Amino acid sequence: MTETHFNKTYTTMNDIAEPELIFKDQKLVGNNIDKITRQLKDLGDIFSDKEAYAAMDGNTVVYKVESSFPVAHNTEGGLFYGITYLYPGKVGDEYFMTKGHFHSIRNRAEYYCTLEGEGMLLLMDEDGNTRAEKMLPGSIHYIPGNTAHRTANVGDTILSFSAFWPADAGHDYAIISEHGFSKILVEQNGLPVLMNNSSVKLK
Ligand code: PAN
Ligand code: ZN
Repeated sequence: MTETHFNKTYTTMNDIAEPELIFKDQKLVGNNIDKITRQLKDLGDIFSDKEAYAAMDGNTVVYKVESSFPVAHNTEGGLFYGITYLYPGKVGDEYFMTKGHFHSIRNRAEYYCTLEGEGMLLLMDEDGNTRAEKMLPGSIHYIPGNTAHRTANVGDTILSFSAFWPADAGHDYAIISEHGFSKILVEQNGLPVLMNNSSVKLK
Protein backbone atom coordinates (compact mmCIF):
# COMPACT_ATOMS: atom_id res chain seq x y z
CA MET A 1 0.00 0.00 0.00
CA THR A 2 1.27 3.47 -0.78
CA GLU A 3 0.44 6.76 0.92
CA THR A 4 1.35 10.36 0.31
CA HIS A 5 2.64 12.51 3.13
CA PHE A 6 5.02 15.42 3.31
CA ASN A 7 4.69 15.55 -0.51
CA LYS A 8 6.34 12.14 -0.79
CA THR A 9 4.79 8.86 -1.83
CA TYR A 10 6.16 5.84 -0.02
CA THR A 11 5.25 2.32 0.97
CA THR A 12 3.56 2.14 4.35
CA MET A 13 5.45 -0.09 6.70
CA ASN A 14 3.69 -1.60 9.68
CA ASP A 15 5.94 0.14 12.15
CA ILE A 16 5.33 3.66 10.82
CA ALA A 17 2.33 5.20 12.53
CA GLU A 18 0.39 8.37 11.93
CA PRO A 19 1.08 11.11 14.52
CA GLU A 20 -1.26 10.82 17.49
CA LEU A 21 -1.59 14.57 17.99
CA ILE A 22 -1.55 17.46 15.54
CA PHE A 23 -1.93 21.18 16.08
CA LYS A 24 -3.97 22.06 13.02
CA ASP A 25 -6.14 25.08 12.13
CA GLN A 26 -5.48 26.54 15.61
CA LYS A 27 -6.79 23.38 17.30
CA LEU A 28 -5.32 20.34 18.98
CA VAL A 29 -6.50 17.29 17.02
CA GLY A 30 -6.24 13.70 18.24
CA ASN A 31 -8.00 11.12 20.40
CA ASN A 32 -9.11 11.89 23.94
CA ILE A 33 -8.38 15.60 24.00
CA ASP A 34 -9.49 17.03 27.34
CA LYS A 35 -11.18 20.44 26.94
CA ILE A 36 -11.75 23.00 29.68
CA THR A 37 -13.45 26.39 29.32
CA ARG A 38 -13.14 29.06 32.04
CA GLN A 39 -15.72 31.83 32.04
CA LEU A 40 -15.71 34.96 34.16
CA LYS A 41 -18.19 33.34 36.55
CA ASP A 42 -15.58 30.62 37.33
CA LEU A 43 -12.95 33.21 38.19
CA GLY A 44 -14.53 35.23 40.99
CA ASP A 45 -11.49 34.90 43.26
CA ILE A 46 -8.77 36.14 40.96
CA PHE A 47 -9.63 39.67 39.80
CA SER A 48 -8.96 42.59 42.16
CA ASP A 49 -11.66 45.00 41.03
CA LYS A 50 -14.75 43.28 42.46
CA GLU A 51 -17.07 46.07 41.34
CA ALA A 52 -15.92 45.92 37.70
CA TYR A 53 -16.14 42.11 37.87
CA ALA A 54 -19.73 42.19 39.17
CA ALA A 55 -20.78 44.49 36.32
CA MET A 56 -19.54 42.09 33.61
CA ASP A 57 -21.33 39.18 31.94
CA GLY A 58 -20.37 36.02 33.85
CA ASN A 59 -20.69 33.94 30.68
CA THR A 60 -17.77 35.74 29.01
CA VAL A 61 -15.15 33.16 28.05
CA VAL A 62 -11.73 34.08 29.47
CA TYR A 63 -9.74 31.02 28.40
CA LYS A 64 -9.85 27.48 27.06
CA VAL A 65 -7.36 24.67 27.56
CA GLU A 66 -7.02 21.62 25.29
CA SER A 67 -4.86 18.91 26.85
CA SER A 68 -3.57 15.48 26.01
CA PHE A 69 -3.00 13.05 28.87
CA PRO A 70 -1.28 10.04 27.28
CA VAL A 71 -0.73 8.38 30.68
CA ALA A 72 -2.77 8.36 33.89
CA HIS A 73 -2.58 11.37 36.20
CA ASN A 74 0.13 10.99 38.83
CA THR A 75 2.26 8.71 36.62
CA GLU A 76 5.83 9.35 37.67
CA GLY A 77 8.00 9.91 34.60
CA GLY A 78 5.05 10.70 32.29
CA LEU A 79 4.46 14.00 30.52
CA PHE A 80 1.33 15.98 29.69
CA TYR A 81 0.81 18.46 26.86
CA GLY A 82 -1.75 21.26 26.62
CA ILE A 83 -2.56 24.41 24.68
CA THR A 84 -4.12 27.41 26.40
CA TYR A 85 -6.11 30.03 24.44
CA LEU A 86 -6.48 33.18 26.53
CA TYR A 87 -8.85 35.83 25.20
CA PRO A 88 -8.10 39.56 25.23
CA GLY A 89 -9.99 41.64 27.78
CA LYS A 90 -9.78 43.34 31.15
CA VAL A 91 -11.65 43.42 34.44
CA GLY A 92 -11.28 47.06 35.41
CA ASP A 93 -7.61 47.73 34.62
CA GLU A 94 -6.50 44.13 35.18
CA TYR A 95 -5.86 41.98 32.12
CA PHE A 96 -7.70 38.70 31.53
CA MET A 97 -5.58 35.97 33.08
CA THR A 98 -5.52 32.33 34.11
CA LYS A 99 -6.28 31.17 37.66
CA GLY A 100 -2.64 30.36 38.32
CA HIS A 101 -1.30 27.56 40.48
CA PHE A 102 1.60 25.88 42.20
CA HIS A 103 2.10 22.26 41.23
CA SER A 104 0.88 19.86 43.93
CA ILE A 105 4.29 18.20 43.91
CA ARG A 106 6.01 21.52 44.42
CA ASN A 107 9.32 20.83 42.71
CA ARG A 108 7.77 19.91 39.34
CA ALA A 109 8.84 22.29 36.53
CA GLU A 110 7.14 23.12 33.23
CA TYR A 111 7.77 24.68 29.81
CA TYR A 112 5.49 27.23 28.12
CA CYS A 113 6.02 28.04 24.40
CA THR A 114 4.08 30.97 22.98
CA LEU A 115 2.27 30.33 19.69
CA GLU A 116 0.38 33.56 19.06
CA GLY A 117 -0.41 36.88 20.66
CA GLU A 118 1.11 39.07 23.31
CA GLY A 119 1.18 38.16 26.97
CA MET A 120 2.92 38.10 30.27
CA LEU A 121 3.93 35.12 32.41
CA LEU A 122 3.77 35.86 36.13
CA LEU A 123 6.01 33.73 38.33
CA MET A 124 5.88 33.74 42.12
CA ASP A 125 8.20 31.81 44.42
CA GLU A 126 7.11 30.34 47.75
CA ASP A 127 8.31 33.41 49.63
CA GLY A 128 5.88 35.53 47.62
CA ASN A 129 8.38 37.20 45.24
CA THR A 130 6.65 37.84 41.90
CA ARG A 131 8.30 38.60 38.57
CA ALA A 132 7.02 38.61 34.99
CA GLU A 133 8.34 37.53 31.59
CA LYS A 134 7.04 38.88 28.28
CA MET A 135 5.38 36.29 26.04
CA LEU A 136 5.53 36.73 22.27
CA PRO A 137 5.23 34.32 19.33
CA GLY A 138 8.11 31.86 19.59
CA SER A 139 9.12 32.75 23.16
CA ILE A 140 9.97 29.76 25.34
CA HIS A 141 9.60 29.96 29.12
CA TYR A 142 11.07 27.61 31.69
CA ILE A 143 8.96 27.59 34.84
CA PRO A 144 11.12 26.26 37.67
CA GLY A 145 9.73 24.03 40.42
CA ASN A 146 8.32 25.64 43.59
CA THR A 147 6.99 28.52 41.47
CA ALA A 148 3.37 29.55 41.00
CA HIS A 149 2.57 30.50 37.40
CA ARG A 150 -0.17 32.51 35.71
CA THR A 151 -0.49 34.08 32.25
CA ALA A 152 -2.17 37.33 31.26
CA ASN A 153 -3.18 38.53 27.79
CA VAL A 154 -1.88 42.10 27.29
CA GLY A 155 -2.75 42.32 23.57
CA ASP A 156 -5.86 42.70 21.43
CA THR A 157 -5.87 39.16 20.01
CA ILE A 158 -5.90 35.64 21.47
CA LEU A 159 -2.77 34.64 23.36
CA SER A 160 -2.07 30.95 22.79
CA PHE A 161 0.77 28.87 24.17
CA SER A 162 1.65 25.22 24.53
CA ALA A 163 2.68 23.73 27.86
CA PHE A 164 4.60 20.59 28.80
CA TRP A 165 4.47 19.37 32.40
CA PRO A 166 5.13 16.18 34.38
CA ALA A 167 2.13 13.86 34.66
CA ASP A 168 2.54 13.64 38.43
CA ALA A 169 2.79 17.43 38.96
CA GLY A 170 -0.87 18.03 39.86
CA HIS A 171 -2.41 21.49 40.26
CA ASP A 172 -2.75 23.26 43.61
CA TYR A 173 -5.09 26.22 43.10
CA ALA A 174 -5.99 26.81 46.75
CA ILE A 175 -3.18 29.17 47.82
CA ILE A 176 -3.58 31.42 44.79
CA SER A 177 -7.35 31.39 45.06
CA GLU A 178 -7.05 32.56 48.67
CA HIS A 179 -4.09 34.98 48.53
CA GLY A 180 -3.52 35.79 44.85
CA PHE A 181 -0.05 36.65 43.54
CA SER A 182 1.92 39.31 45.38
CA LYS A 183 1.74 41.48 42.26
CA ILE A 184 -1.10 42.16 39.84
CA LEU A 185 -0.76 43.10 36.18
CA VAL A 186 -2.75 46.20 35.25
CA GLU A 187 -2.89 48.58 32.33
CA GLN A 188 -1.63 52.10 33.01
CA ASN A 189 -1.44 54.66 30.20
CA GLY A 190 -1.91 51.84 27.71
CA LEU A 191 0.97 49.74 29.07
CA PRO A 192 1.14 46.68 31.32
CA VAL A 193 2.51 47.45 34.79
CA LEU A 194 3.20 45.11 37.72
CA MET A 195 1.76 46.57 40.92
CA ASN A 196 2.04 45.39 44.51
CA ASN A 197 -1.01 43.51 45.72
CA SER A 198 -1.08 44.42 49.40
CA SER A 199 -3.52 41.64 50.33
CA VAL A 200 -0.95 38.87 49.79
CA LYS A 201 0.53 37.20 52.86
CA LEU A 202 2.01 33.84 51.95
CA LYS A 203 4.09 33.07 55.01
C1 PAN B 1 -1.18 25.07 32.07
C2 PAN B 1 -2.38 25.73 32.77
C3 PAN B 1 -3.31 26.51 31.84
C4 PAN B 1 -4.51 27.13 32.58
O1 PAN B 1 -1.61 24.05 31.21
O2 PAN B 1 -3.10 24.72 33.48
O3 PAN B 1 -2.60 27.55 31.23
O4 PAN B 1 -4.11 27.80 33.75
P1 PAN B 1 -4.71 27.37 35.17
O5 PAN B 1 -4.48 25.89 35.31
O6 PAN B 1 -3.91 28.14 36.17
O7 PAN B 1 -6.16 27.69 35.17
C5 PAN B 1 -0.28 24.55 33.19
O8 PAN B 1 0.40 25.34 33.82
N1 PAN B 1 -0.29 23.26 33.49
O9 PAN B 1 0.43 22.77 34.52
ZN1 ZN C 1 1.41 24.34 35.59
